[in-house]
Order: sequence, then C-alpha cells, then structure tokens
Amino acid sequence: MLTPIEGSSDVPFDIKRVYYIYCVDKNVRRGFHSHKNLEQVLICVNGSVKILVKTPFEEQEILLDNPQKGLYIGSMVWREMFDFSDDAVLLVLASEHYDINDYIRNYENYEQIAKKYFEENVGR
Ligand code: T46
Repeated sequence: MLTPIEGSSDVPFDIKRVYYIYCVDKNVRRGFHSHKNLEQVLICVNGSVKILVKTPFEEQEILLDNPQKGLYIGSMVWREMFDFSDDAVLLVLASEHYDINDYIRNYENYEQIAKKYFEENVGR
C-alpha cells in the first residue's frame, strides 16, 4: 500500500515541518497545549492513539487507528494524545516551522484567549 499526501491539496496548507511520535508508554498522556497559529494534520500511520480536541465551547475524543485517516487541528484548539498502542507511530504534518512562542501550555490562560478568539472568529 502507498498513501501519498500533497501539501495544499490533501491538507489545507503548505507543509513546512514533519515529525513523528512513537515508543510512547500506554499510560503516558502528551500534548496539554494549544497553538496560537499552527495548523496540523495528525495521522496514525501504525497502531492506534486517541486524541482529545477541546475548545472552551466543546470537546471531542477521536480514535486514530487507520493510516488513511487524518485529523486536522486548526489554531487555538487544545489537544491531548493518549492510549498509544505499543506499536503506535503518530505522524504530524505542520503548517509552520517549530516555534516555542506559538505554544499556550497553561489551560486557564488558553481558555481566556480562546474564548475571545472564537467569539471574534466564529461569532460564538
Ligand atoms: C502537537 C502534538 C500533536 C522540537 O524540537 N521540534 C518539534 O518540531 C516538536 C514538535 C517538538 N520539539 C521538541 C520540544 C520538546 O522538547 O520535542 C520535545 C517534545 O515536544 P512536546 O512536549 O511539545 O511534544 P507533544 O507530544 O506534547 O506535542 C507535539 C507537538 O509539540 C505539538 O505541536 O500538536 O505533538
């Protein structure tokens, strides 16, 4: 099997960075942050992992267990990754280079900024 992914057509941005997460213990939960600008597509190319995506208004838990399925996460969405299977490899396509200043890691801080962001951008 071969699954190609092209920037700006299969994913809604130019791909500037690719990284992958693997060898994560089953009881480890990662993420716990949002990004101010970054957009990403997460693909579990082997095994399975669950992703919690959350805003101040709603949250959803998504099982990634199919290498042909990608999860788009836009800016200002809180994410946590958990329940990694032993063989899980989570591939991430990112719209920007790594920027430590793009992260919001404190949830209270995130909630405050995100409420304003979504009210202004989605009219909620
Ligand atoms: C995200 C989820 C899905 C780098 O040096 N370059 C990079 O491109 C990345 C992504 C990370 N790092 C360093 C920074 C930390 O010292 O790798 C270390 C682990 O990063 P972090 O704790 O942010 O990893 P996760 O798994 O919590 O989150 C990552 C991404 O950071 C994040 O953007 O959405 O995967």
